[in-house]
Amino acid sequence: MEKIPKSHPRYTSLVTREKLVEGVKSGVTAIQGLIAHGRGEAFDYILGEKTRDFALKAERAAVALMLLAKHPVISVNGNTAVLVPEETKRLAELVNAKIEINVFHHSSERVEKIKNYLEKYGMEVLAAGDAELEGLESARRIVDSRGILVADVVLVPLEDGDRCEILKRHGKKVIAVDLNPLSRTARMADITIVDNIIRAFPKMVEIAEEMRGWEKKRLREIVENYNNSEVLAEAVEEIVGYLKKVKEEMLSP
Ligand code: PTJ
Repeated sequence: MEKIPKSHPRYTSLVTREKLVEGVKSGVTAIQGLIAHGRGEAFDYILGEKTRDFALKAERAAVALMLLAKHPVISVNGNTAVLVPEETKRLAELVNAKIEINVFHHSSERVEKIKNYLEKYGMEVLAAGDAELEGLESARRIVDSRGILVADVVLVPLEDGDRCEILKRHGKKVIAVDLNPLSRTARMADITIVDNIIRAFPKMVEIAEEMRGWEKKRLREIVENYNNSEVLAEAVEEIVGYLKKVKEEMLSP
């Protein structure tokens, strides 16, 4: 990995990019993943690159929903695998979720590479590809009969596409992680976490550690009081407000 000086003002962003570049080189991350990351970065910039209150609200509701679920699954693609492997493992342990590889740019070799990569972190990973999600044409239809196929809650990080709609049609609750509050997936999900996954997953681990002993009633209250449309509107409002503030700073003497 390229050596990035810690004093660089864009250190975190550069290290994150390097992880993805290494992921592409090793065949874990799709080259298209770099483009997807660029889109995410642009939204992160105009959100001030921090976890905002609306994201925290969504992260808390997401953890509560996963703790209430009978069969929660964390779906992992090539970007998620290299950005937050340790946190994925820990979150799955805390909320008792299965981890399943589900990719858009599919080949058996690539799925195998992602599986080997995650297993190095001590994860048990589902990737049998022995079932299909009816109604979906992309490779994301290929699922594991012990995982997404029978899940009641699916955590879907970093994708803007058609799967969320189909998962919902199959009666599942969907939690999305997407810095773009305007994306198709962001707008279709039950809970949308508009935050960078490199901040969202560690935060969710913290929240899961806090909530895991809680009574179901208390968790249910969090889920019931959550309103995703309001959270998305708050995200848009935050972007507008942040841009206005920056504009004023630029114009002030
Ligand atoms: O590994 P594969 O084959 O499944 O492919 C993965 C990618 C990411 C290439 C694929 O899912 C894809 O093309 O994604 P999209 O449709 O570009 O959507 C990715 C979404 O994730 C965009 O809306 C980005 O804003 C968002 N995003 C990118 N990086 C981050 C992010 N959201 C949160 N944190 C990030 N670090």
